[in-house]
Amino acid sequence: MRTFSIILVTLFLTACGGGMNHNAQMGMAVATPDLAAQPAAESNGIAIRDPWARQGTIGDNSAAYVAITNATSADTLLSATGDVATAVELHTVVNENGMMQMIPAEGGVPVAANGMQILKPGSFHIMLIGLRKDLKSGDSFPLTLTFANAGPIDVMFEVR
Ligand SMILES: [Cu+2]
Repeated sequence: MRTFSIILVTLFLTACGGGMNHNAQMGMAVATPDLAAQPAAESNGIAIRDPWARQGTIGDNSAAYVAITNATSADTLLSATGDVATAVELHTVVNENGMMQMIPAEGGVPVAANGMQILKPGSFHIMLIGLRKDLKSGDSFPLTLTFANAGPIDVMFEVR
């Protein structure tokens, strides 16, 4: 049963990531974002750091991640939009009877007042469904992150 669960988790992460880097798929090669670094984008008290995405092939899925800090009252990331993929959705990961599954993040992704929210593998993420082009290491592409209070923020994501 335990082996079965591990296989399912691997399959899920592969489906969610689309890349071939096993360490990255399992989240082991993901460094903690440097929250003291200069933000990649900033608006109305929301700062965006370390925006990155997994490599992927045209037609496949990938995922994008970002660290969000909030210097004001509670906010919510309502959507991510861009033309890099046929559909861009906010997802979360839940444990359903021992199986990790990703589902749409209903109501968006909350960012606490004077707090932070880190989108990362195995947690909240931006799902890129049906890539319109190959994403290779070193490429970059824009997404617009729209917050309930802070409004839209344009962010360039780096492919790793
Ligand atoms: Cu997903």
